[in-house]
Amino acid sequence: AELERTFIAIKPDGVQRGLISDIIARFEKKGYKLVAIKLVHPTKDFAEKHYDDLKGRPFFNGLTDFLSSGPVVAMVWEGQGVIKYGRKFIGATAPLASEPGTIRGDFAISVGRNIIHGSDGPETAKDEIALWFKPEEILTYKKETDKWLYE
Ligand code: DAT
Ligand code: MG
Repeated sequence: AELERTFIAIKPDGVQRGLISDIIARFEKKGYKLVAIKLVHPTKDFAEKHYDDLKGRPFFNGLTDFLSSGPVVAMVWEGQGVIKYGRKFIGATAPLASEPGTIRGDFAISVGRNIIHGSDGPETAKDEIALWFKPEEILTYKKETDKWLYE
């Protein structure tokens, strides 16, 4: 089993709507390993850093206001293929274009209230994990079930 890791965040709408446990359950039941988790209320400045690549887009101000509007569940999940599969779990950016069975497909309607963030590739995963977590907040540990998940 390799140590691929991705950054996943339940945005303020997901927290307010009581979707924390549903979202965590999907990653957990798939077999991915939670290696870091915390509740954070990001500042506007921090939200702008997180969405730095979208600076200049017309929705940037609203997006960063929204991300900094309340508590967010910040997580690092680990496991084989977790970056790409995490994005599959999440669905398309616009919830109405997301398949049923995906998190956005099942729980959201508007693009600006799409309840979850996930890193879109290995580079962004690395950068986002480093932005949100100190190295000592990320744990490395064995689970007995690892041997039932990986050949
Ligand atoms: P994703 O969250 O699927 O990775 P993204 O990185 O392109 O999508 O954009 C980040 C967030 O910005 C997205 O979750 C919701 C918001 N957003 C993206 N496109 C938008 C648009 N056209 N109008 C309003 N908000 C948008
Ligand atoms: Mg993105």
